[in-house]
Amino acid sequence: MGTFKNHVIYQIYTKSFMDANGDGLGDLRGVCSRLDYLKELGVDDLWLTPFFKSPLRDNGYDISDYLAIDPVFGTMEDVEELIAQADQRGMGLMFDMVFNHTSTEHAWFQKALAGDPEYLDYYIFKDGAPDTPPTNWESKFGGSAWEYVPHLKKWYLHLFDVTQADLNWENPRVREELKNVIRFWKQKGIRGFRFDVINLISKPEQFESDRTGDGRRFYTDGPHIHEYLKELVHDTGIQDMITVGEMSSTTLNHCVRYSNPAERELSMVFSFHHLKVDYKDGKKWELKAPDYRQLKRLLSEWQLGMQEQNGWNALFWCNHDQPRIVSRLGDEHRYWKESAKMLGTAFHMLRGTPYIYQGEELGMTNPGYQTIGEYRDVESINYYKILLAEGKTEAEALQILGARSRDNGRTPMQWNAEDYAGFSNRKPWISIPDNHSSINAEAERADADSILNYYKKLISLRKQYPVIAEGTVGFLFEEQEETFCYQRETEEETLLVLNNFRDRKVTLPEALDISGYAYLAGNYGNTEGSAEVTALKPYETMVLYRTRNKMATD
Ligand code: TEU
Repeated sequence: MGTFKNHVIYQIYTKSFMDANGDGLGDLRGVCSRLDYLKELGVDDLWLTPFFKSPLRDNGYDISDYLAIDPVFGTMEDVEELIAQADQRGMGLMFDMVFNHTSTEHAWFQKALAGDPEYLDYYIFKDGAPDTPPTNWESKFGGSAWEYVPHLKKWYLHLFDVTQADLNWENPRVREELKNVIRFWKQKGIRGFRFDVINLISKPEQFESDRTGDGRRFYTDGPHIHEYLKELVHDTGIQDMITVGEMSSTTLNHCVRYSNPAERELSMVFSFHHLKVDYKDGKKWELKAPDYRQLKRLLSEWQLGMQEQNGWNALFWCNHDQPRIVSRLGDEHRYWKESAKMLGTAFHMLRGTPYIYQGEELGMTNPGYQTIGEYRDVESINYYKILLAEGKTEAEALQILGARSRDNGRTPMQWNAEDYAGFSNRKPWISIPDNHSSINAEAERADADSILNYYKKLISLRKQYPVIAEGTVGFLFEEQEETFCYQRETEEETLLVLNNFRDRKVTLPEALDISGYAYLAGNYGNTEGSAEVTALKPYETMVLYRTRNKMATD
C-alpha cells in the first residue's frame, strides 16, 4: 500500500499562515514556528503554496524564478531549516510546482519579449493583427486568454492572468528546464510535489475558436498530457514520492489514468466537480443553492469509479481557491460545530487521501467582507468589474464575491484572540474576521469538544483502523438526498459512516442495525446501547466500527 494512502496532508497558504518578521505577510520562518501545532494535530505532510520568486500578482502562482525564494517569504536557508525541522518531527514537505505558466517577469519571457526566437518558443506566441486574437478562448480570470505584443506583432496565450504566460510544453527544452526544477527541489529532501493545473499543459496542434464554450475543451486533458506526465515522472525519478495533480475541469477516466500506479504518473488527483454543485448552470459567478442530490451522486461516482479502476482521490473540501466549507455547505451560525464536524467526517472516512486546508480544523468561516476594498484576489477583483459591467449593482456583486471569492479561504490563520489573531504583530495584508475572538487554535486546544480536537480524532482513527486507508467503499440510501452514508470494508473490519448534510432531522429509509458496532466518533454523543439507528439529527455524523471476529472494544 502506498504510504500516502494512510497519510493526512495539511495545506499551508504560505502568505496567510504565520508572519515571523512582522511585515503583515506570512513567511517560511512563521511556518517553522508552528510545526509543533501541526505535529500535535497529527498530520503527516505539509503542502506549501509557492514561495518562489514572484511579483505576487497571483500570490506566488506567477513565478519569475523557480529556483529562488521570494524575499517576502524568506531565504533558501529558511527553506532548508523548515525541511530539517519538519523532518525532525516526522513530517514531510510537498512543494507546489506551477508548470503551466510563468510570470511575464520570468527571464525566459523577458528574452522572448526581446525577440529571442529560442525563448519565443518557450511560450505560445501566435502572429496576428492587433484586433483579432488567434481564438476566442477566455481566461479563467475573465477576459480574453490572449494578449497582443505590438512590437512583436504577436499574441501570447494566458489561461490565467495576463501576467501568467502559458509555457509551450511541446518544446523539449521547456520540458527539460522544468525537470531540472524538480531535480533541484527533490535533492533538498522534500517528500513530494503538488502540480498546479497540470492537466492544462498539453495544448492542441491547431488553435481554433470554440463555438460552444470558453475554449477549455481544447486544452483540458490535452492530446499529450499523459505522455508528458510519464516523461516528467520517469526522467526525474519521482514515482516513489507523494505527488498530486490539480486537475481543472477534468474527467474520471483521465483521473484514473493520472493516478493508477500502473500508469506511473501521479499518486493522486484533485478534481473539482463536487465543488460546483452551487454553481448556477456550471458558472462560478452565478449563485444557486447547493444541489445535494448532485453532490451525493458525484461523490459516489468518483469514489466507486476510482475504486473500480485503481485510481486514487485526494479528498478535500477546502483550499486557497475555495470558500470555507462550513460557510458554504454547513451552518456557521446555528450548527457551526455540528456541521463542521460532519463535513470533516464525511470526507476523512472515505477512500482516498484527506487534505486539511489551514483553519478548516478550527471551523474557520468566510470573512463576510462588505467592501471591494477588502478584497485582494486578482480573479475576484477582475470579476467584480465584469459583474458591474454586466449590470449587477455593487451590492449584488459584493454578495457574489462574498460567496465565491478565493479570498474567503485566504484570511490569516486564527491562532488566538489577539488583535491580529496571533498571525502577526502588525496589520495583515488581508483583514481577519471578528470571529477570531472565539474561533482560534488557542481556545479550541483547551476545549475537549472543539472542532480542532475532533479533527485530531479523525486523523488518529486513520492511523488506528486500516479499513479507512485500505477498505473498499460502498454507499447506502443512495436515493435519499439529505444523507451521505457509506461503509468501508476489509476482510476483518467494517466501518459504518452516517452523515446528515441538512439542518433538519432526517429519518433513514430503513432502520440500520448497529448491534456489535463500537462508536468511534460523532457530534451528538454516543450510540452505545442502541441496537439500531432510525434517524439522524441536524448535521449529525457518526462513525461505527466492527471487526469480523471480535468486539472492537475488546
Ligand atoms: O488554480 C486553478 C484553478 O482551477 C482555480 O484557480 C480556478 O480556475 C479559478 O479559481 C477559477 O474558478 C490554480 C491555483 O490553485 C490558483 O491559486 C492559481 O491562481 C491558478 O492555478 C493559476 O496558477
